[in-house]
Amino acid sequence: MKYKGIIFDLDGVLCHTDMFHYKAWKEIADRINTPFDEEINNQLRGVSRMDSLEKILANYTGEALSDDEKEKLATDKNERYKEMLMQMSTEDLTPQVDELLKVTKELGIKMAIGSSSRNAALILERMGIIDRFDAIADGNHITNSKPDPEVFLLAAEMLGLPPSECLVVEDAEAGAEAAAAGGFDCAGIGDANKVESVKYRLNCIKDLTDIVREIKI
Ligand code: B16
Ligand code: MG
Repeated sequence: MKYKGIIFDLDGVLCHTDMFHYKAWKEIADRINTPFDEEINNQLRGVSRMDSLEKILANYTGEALSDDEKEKLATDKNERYKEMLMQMSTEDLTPQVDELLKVTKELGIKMAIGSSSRNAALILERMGIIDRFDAIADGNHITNSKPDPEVFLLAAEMLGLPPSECLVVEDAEAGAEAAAAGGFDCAGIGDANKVESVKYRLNCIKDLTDIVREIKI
């Protein structure tokens, strides 16, 4: 078997919280009279919270903000985002993701999360799947966010596997770049497929279940 582990990105792969991120950031952007739309929100996929704020502030024309003020904006955004996450439940686990996790487990492949989010554990708990992973590496454990490979290297280390034996599944360009930088093969969904190094281009998560079954990766 080529891969002994699969490292899943969370947002955009196993769940979809884009709209919550969008609504929470929009409230912050409105507060400081800064333009923010879904196109800018799309550029924040896989990007850490503070780096996301800096990208939003690229369009800010008001008085300079201190580090404390920026910290407050990011904290307020996160509080609103977490309130919205409480709407999530086991119903947010799609049958396709459920099946992928089952097939992967049946084949004895180890499973990890490699997410930039500091709310990864909360999201996995809300979806009722936190116990299905052998390791969780997330934004709380790293200093460099994607496209730096740190979170994936940590996830592989937690699984006790070298990068060459792990497949990363990503939806973000920054995430696919991080996988390549860490020496991982990558299966891409959506924007991640713009990155040349992506090995398996998926239309949807079900395609990965078929690949896992067929080639018994
Ligand atoms: P938080 P992923 C990423 O998760 C999201 O794609 C990105 O939009 C978000 O800014 C980042 O997590 C940080 O999230 O504010 O919850 O720590 O795609 O790497 O699973
Ligand atoms: Mg993602």
